[in-house]
Amino acid sequence: MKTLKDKLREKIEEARPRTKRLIKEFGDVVVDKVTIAQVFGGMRGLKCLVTDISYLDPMEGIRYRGYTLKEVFEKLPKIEGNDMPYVEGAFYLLLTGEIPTKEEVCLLVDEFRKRRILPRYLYDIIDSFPQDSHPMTIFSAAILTLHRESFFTRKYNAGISKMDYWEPTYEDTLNLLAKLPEIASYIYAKLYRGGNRIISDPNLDMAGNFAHMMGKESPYDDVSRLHFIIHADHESGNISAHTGHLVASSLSDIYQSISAMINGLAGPLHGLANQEVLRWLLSMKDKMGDNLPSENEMKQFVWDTLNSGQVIPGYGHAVLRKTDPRYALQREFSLKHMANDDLFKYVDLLYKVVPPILQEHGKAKNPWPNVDAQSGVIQWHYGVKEYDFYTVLFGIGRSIGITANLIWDRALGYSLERPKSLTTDMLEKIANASK
Ligand code: HAX
Repeated sequence: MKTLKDKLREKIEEARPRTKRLIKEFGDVVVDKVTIAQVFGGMRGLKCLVTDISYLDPMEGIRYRGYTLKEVFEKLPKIEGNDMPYVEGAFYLLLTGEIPTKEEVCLLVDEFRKRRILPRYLYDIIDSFPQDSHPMTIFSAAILTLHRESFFTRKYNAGISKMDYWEPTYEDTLNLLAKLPEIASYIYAKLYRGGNRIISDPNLDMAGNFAHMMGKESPYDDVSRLHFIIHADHESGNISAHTGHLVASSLSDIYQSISAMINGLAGPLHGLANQEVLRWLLSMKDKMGDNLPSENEMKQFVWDTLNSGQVIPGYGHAVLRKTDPRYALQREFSLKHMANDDLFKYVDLLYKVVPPILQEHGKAKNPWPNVDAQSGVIQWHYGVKEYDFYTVLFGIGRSIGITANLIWDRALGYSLERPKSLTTDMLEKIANASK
């Protein structure tokens, strides 16, 4: 059986001539135009990035390597008795475009197990943070600290050929992904469990071991698999993916790039929205007392939030124009496992109430829920009530897709990112000339 690395090497050899031909023979072909609104508006919709790992259709949602999420969950190998597939299998799929066999996944699970141990100094670094630090800050710093372990940086300093950059990047990726659950669960233990750490179980897969280190029973292992897989990738233009790609484009290594992307994910308009949703739901619950609010009471609360100039967390999206399939999958899970949960009932009522209000409000281009509207309540239900921690979970998942992208960035020799900026004077001249 071929190892993942051997399979990847073959895929890279096949892909290289396609990229080379496009640049060499068609380099001048126009792909898109840029408007003044896009220059000021965060380059929204501008077609200027490339990835083969996932594609986000505004109406359909994300596809990983051509597969809808539903297909991904159906096709990837599972541990017997579990509903959700191995997270390692999702990484295999994102990296190669192939659905792995169970044997292939088990080989990768074994690779992850061998690489999961954290160096002693990392525990000291995490311990040294003040108790009121945000877990995302500690997470980012811990990942960055591992830069000293970078195989890529060592190879680069020794003078490796450009064509081989992907290999040490692949090694760094496996080393980092295997360690993320250990880092995250130790941050959780430090901040919320008085430093009482649960030692990892080498017999378990990545998500199963994470659930174990969090001190959670089944089905929290499946909750973790679901969570990590749906958050893995959302094409290249979102803030975390783009930050990872941008930083890596200067040949910063995996640790520096993933630490940077974690900081982008930590913003309330991006990954932190899952924590914001919980905070918002709890403030509503606080106001309503023990009773489930009526539809009218909930409508009023939503309007009060909007009228105070805040956004409704968990709703809207820069690309999507319908209910996020990642929301739908989590809803399906919640209906099966926790339909009577109080907060889930809030979330479900909001699904009915918010979209027409956002439509009436008239600003958001997408009135439908995104992934973050639903993920926190599942964590809450299974006893992870420290909602500051939720974006760390998102960060573990998102690292899987971004590292897969960065390996391919290196393999295909993608360039340093360097767009051009203009002054307002220059844009006014362009605007006047267009009259
Ligand atoms: N509530 C209230 N107003 C909203 C809104 C919401 N949920 N979503 C968008 N709007 C507003 C915007 O603030 C903007 O207002 P201004 O014109 O006054 O600036 C207007 O509608 C147009 O915005 P848009 O084009 O529809 O959306 P953007 O591409 O600018 O922003 C966001 C996309 C996701 C940031 C936005 O919808 C938002 O702030 N949502 C709430 C926060 C959230 O859930 N973020 C997580 C998104 C998913 C994700 O990345 N997860 O990691």
